[in-house]
Amino acid sequence: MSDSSAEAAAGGFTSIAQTARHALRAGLSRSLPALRRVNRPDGFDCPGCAWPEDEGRGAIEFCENGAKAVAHEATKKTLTRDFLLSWPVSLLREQPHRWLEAQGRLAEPLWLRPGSDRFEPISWSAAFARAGSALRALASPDQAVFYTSGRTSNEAAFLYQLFVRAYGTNNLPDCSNLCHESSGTGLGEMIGIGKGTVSLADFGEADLILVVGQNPGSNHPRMLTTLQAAARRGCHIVSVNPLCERGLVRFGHPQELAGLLGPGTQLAERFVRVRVGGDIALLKGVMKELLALEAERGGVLDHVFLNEYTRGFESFAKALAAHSFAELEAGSGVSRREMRELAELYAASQRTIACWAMGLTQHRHGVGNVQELMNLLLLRGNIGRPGAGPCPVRGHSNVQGDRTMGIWERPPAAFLDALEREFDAPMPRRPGLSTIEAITAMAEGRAHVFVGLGGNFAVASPDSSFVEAALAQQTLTVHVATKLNRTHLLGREVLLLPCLGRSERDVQRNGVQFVTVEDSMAHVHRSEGRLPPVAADLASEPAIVAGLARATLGESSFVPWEELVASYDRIRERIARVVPGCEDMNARVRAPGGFTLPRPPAERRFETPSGRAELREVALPKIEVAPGRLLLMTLRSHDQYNTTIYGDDDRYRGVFGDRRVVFVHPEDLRALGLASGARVDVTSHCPSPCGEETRVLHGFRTLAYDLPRGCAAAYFPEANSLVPLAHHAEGSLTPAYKSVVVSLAQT
Ligand SMILES: Nc1nc2c(c(=O)[nH]1)N[C@H]1C(S)=C(S)[C@@H](COP(=O)(O)OP(=O)(O)OC[C@H]3O[C@@H](n4cnc5c(=O)[nH]c(N)nc54)[C@H](O)[C@@H]3O)O[C@H]1N2
Ligand SMILES: Nc1nc2c(c(=O)[nH]1)N[C@H]1C(S)=C(S)[C@@H](COP(=O)(O)OP(=O)(O)OC[C@H]3O[C@@H](n4cnc5c(=O)[nH]c(N)nc54)[C@H](O)[C@@H]3O)O[C@H]1N2
Ligand SMILES: [Mo]
Repeated sequence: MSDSSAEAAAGGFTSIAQTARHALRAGLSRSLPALRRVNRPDGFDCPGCAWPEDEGRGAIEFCENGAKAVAHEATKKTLTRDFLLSWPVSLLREQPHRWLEAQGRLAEPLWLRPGSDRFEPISWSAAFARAGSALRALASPDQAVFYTSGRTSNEAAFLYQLFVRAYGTNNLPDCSNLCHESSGTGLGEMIGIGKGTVSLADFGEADLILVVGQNPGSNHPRMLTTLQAAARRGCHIVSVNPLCERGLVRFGHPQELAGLLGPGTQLAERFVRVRVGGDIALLKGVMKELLALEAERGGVLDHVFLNEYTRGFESFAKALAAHSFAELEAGSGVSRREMRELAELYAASQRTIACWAMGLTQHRHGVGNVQELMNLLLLRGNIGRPGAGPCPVRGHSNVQGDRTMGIWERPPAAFLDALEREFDAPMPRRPGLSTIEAITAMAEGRAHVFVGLGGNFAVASPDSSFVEAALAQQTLTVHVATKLNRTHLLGREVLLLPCLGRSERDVQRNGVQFVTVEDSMAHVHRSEGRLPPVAADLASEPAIVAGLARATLGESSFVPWEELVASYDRIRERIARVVPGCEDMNARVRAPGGFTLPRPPAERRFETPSGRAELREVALPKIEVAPGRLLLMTLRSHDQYNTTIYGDDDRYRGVFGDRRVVFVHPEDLRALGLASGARVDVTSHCPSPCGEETRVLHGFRTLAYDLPRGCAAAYFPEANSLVPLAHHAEGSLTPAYKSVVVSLAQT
């Protein structure tokens, strides 16, 4: 099923070898100096994940996968004019994603004229002018869509949302809509803010850490160092996941001798192998047992906290009692005995942290998943005290900061009020479009211009071919990007605007600039690239946004765009006056380590309508999977960053040389009459108003794998076209990438 390299500890020598391989591939003259500066106080923020830096640690503060991301960006290779002349766009569209990015960094602004099949160079001023005139020509600003991916700095994000709102719309969908939106919605309703409350120091004090629906070994490798320190102190770590993810089994720290030579530290002591989509049933079972323990011996619930700080306990407990254990065991695939053991472990813990990621958010009941986990924390007052609290682990390195800066299609009124005060101009109040809504608007001809600040919209979204068709019919698409990807090839007219990467020096009129980012734990710090830009004609993201804004809004715009971009301190002065918690930002971000944004629930202040934390009655989902079908989740491998694929291997899971695979339990394969390695078509079946919608992917290979019976897995983005647009979380519109009913047919 899995081979021996999947059995070794995560990290260790192989991790170092992989880091070196990627650095070499990018060219040592750029990648080594870049790697030396990752996550250092005088360096730049790793473009990998949003896990915070540990300021107390030694010299090297990056991981294998962070190194891949840095080396990928720091490559010396650039897209040449010869290349562009020799490749018609229609032919580029037929190339694999990976090949497109492998052509190197974008080096100059490019234009695909209407009716043309080849990109051609265009000057910056002409590019801005084209974009500006297309935006001005729309009948309403709401006919344009402005997407953001989560690598964008706070400064660029603030300017971008200001431009979009000054233009007249709140159409600011972002990758968060595809990611942690269920967390934001779920937490916002319960504790009054869509962020977690813990900081890194809390991990040093917790005695129980739950890692739910998350694969930190591949996606947040620096988190393993934090977990290792916790495990060594005797903290209990429990993974709740259909898969037994290798990074949580054993971890050999690549920067410790013992980590290289020894067997590694055991991290999670318990693997709760919940069925895909079964977390609510599991958590209900655990909480039923917890209430039973309370009835048996008392002292289990935190009554003082529940009485003083929460609302809704009575109805919550009543609703819980209505479910039978038989029903919860069937829904979760976890036995009552295990639920009882988890309840005992939780009841014995004085300080619990719950971490989670996409395994909870990307379901139809993604908001319910997050809320049920939050219920569990509230029952024992695990919030707003040391060593305890919720920790949604963010993906992109500044996705949380972008939201703080106003990249949000439904901004709070107070934020718009503050913008109006600062700029003495009205801001649009109509809610904008989220990612799913924006796709629908583009497909239905209600939106005609798409602007993307980073990201790979067409490939990251569900229902890939539908999204591609929607983008292809836009009159203009504009992309601010570092590397070529599939999204850039769609639209009747396309502008490709090449930007500096995180690792590169950013010089503006008033000299060298730095930017700021916010990590998963609301910590804001500076990031300054030092490498010379890979090409002379690149511009910074803030400068590009300002260029677009001036060309669209005219020189009489109420925002002094040029002045703001000349020195990013001036952008931060504006942020400081608009964004609560950023007061005196320029001084505080220059202090060693930066500063932390306020999260009221961390002080047990809950800004909900009732002023209390709200326990929620979460509905038990009914996931119907007909006999002969499986419930499929889409995952990241160890060798990719979202739609950027570095290689075909998934080392920790023992999968090599192929990404078009579907993981299935050996017994399920047998029952389906399929061998491991058989070629199959994968068909998804989703309910629709007219019965059932199906979508087919051809040429996949089955892979016998240890996952719960009835479940399956495939890789993101290869499997994205299986997910219909309407298959999303209730309440947050996060695509349900992790619960797709499929059938397999041998070809
Ligand atoms: N190297 C690298 N780092 C990354 C990224 C990357 O692609 N590569 N992406 C970044 C981004 S944007 C994000 S959002 C994060 C994503 O980080 P993760 O959320 O860790 O990423 P996924 O691969 O989507 O993995 C989800 C995990 O959830 C589990 N899971 C799936 N369904 C269920 C379920 O129903 N219940 C439970 N309990 N578990 C389930 C899967 O088995 C898997 O272990 O990583 C960030 N960091
Ligand atoms: N099936 C399935 N689909 C998913 C997911 C899943 O788990 N399963 N996860 C979802 C999640 S969590 C997320 S966050 C989204 C990710 O969606 P996106 O954020 O839209 O996608 P990325 O692949 O991260 O974007 C990569 C592109 O960003 C550009 N880029 C890289 N660095 C920079 C930079 O510094 N500046 C600029 N301007 N551009 C840059 C490059 O051109 C690169 O091609 O995908 C979602 N899609
Ligand atoms: Mo994400």
